[in-house]
Amino acid sequence: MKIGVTCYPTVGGSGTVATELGLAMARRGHDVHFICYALPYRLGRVPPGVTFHEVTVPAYPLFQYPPYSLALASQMADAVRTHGIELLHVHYAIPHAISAYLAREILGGVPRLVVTLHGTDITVVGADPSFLPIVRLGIERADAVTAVSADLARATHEILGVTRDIEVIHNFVDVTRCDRDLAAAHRRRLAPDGAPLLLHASNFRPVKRIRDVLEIFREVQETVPCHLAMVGDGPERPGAERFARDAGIAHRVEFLGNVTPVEGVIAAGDVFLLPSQEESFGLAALEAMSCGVPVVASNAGGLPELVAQGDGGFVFPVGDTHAMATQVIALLQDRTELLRQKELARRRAVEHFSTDLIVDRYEALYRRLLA
Ligand code: GMT
Repeated sequence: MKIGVTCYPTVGGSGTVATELGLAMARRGHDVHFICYALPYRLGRVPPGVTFHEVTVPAYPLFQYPPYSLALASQMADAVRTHGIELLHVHYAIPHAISAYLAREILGGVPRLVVTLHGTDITVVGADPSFLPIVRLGIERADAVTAVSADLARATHEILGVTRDIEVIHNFVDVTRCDRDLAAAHRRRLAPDGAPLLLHASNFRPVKRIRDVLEIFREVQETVPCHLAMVGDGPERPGAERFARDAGIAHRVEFLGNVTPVEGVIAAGDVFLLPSQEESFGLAALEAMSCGVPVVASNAGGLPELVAQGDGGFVFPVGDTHAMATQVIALLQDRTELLRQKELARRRAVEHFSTDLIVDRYEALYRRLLA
């Protein structure tokens, strides 16, 4: 098959999933074309079977806001026409779904369109009246729509009022990416005294409730001396660094910024914290589980579909930092149970969310659409 992929190229779960899916399709012999405004961060070197098309938006003095969505639509149409792309798969609805729809209009009905909803494209940005009608149109006009969790599919029906079928295809992880040597090196640096290491990784947006991560840690380290590594970057980071200083825990908290490969540092941890307000899936939690790191999370959105209570992870009501801290303390004080949860986390990731299982689902969907 000839497949076009559009995603945000920046660090983030939707871009990671889109890129890994495209790469997996190329390994399966399909011809894959990424159409994005920059090389997706996860692509690295462009391997055989993959072509990159850069979207450029011409500057013009009249434009206060350069019309990226339109430039993307034109570039999609051009790539489809030139390379015979049969199917466009766009990740994150805004603005990709409507750009793909326009590209198909330009071309008179070709190619087939698949839209994958990732989370805030519906629950935060998509729900905003400035975008809602255009997101709804993009979703209604696609040939197939998938969501990364059942909860996100439900939220899409509810928030946007669409009635069409949305297929749930959970996110996936390459369970071979954990590098034990790299993890050991990170651990020696982050916890030089051999104390336990807690971890958080995100884009530090308000929905991640970064303050809760620090609250949980503050409570845990009062009972069990430990360390916290904060991976990633975003608008909440300066406030979080200030909070850590004010709370007197800064000497035990390290803000690492974006780390590549993220699994290297995640695998160094004992417990992964994700107390988000909204989380359609929680790819970072899956990455932790795949490295044998149990997760303590909120029960927001699709997280309970990934994190099963007592099976390599635990979920609690959003904002209940005390319950989360109590669970972490229990794990750190019971080495046998911690080891058991580490094994369960890894097993759950491998058995339910590994690349081949999920890529099979997407490939079957593509084949159905092109049949
Ligand atoms: O919405 C974001 O915060 C970014 C977005 C992304 O592009 O990484 O994250 C969403 O998509 C991920 C991949 O499917 C999911 O794992 C995240 O849970 C989801 N974020 C939210 O729902 C907050």
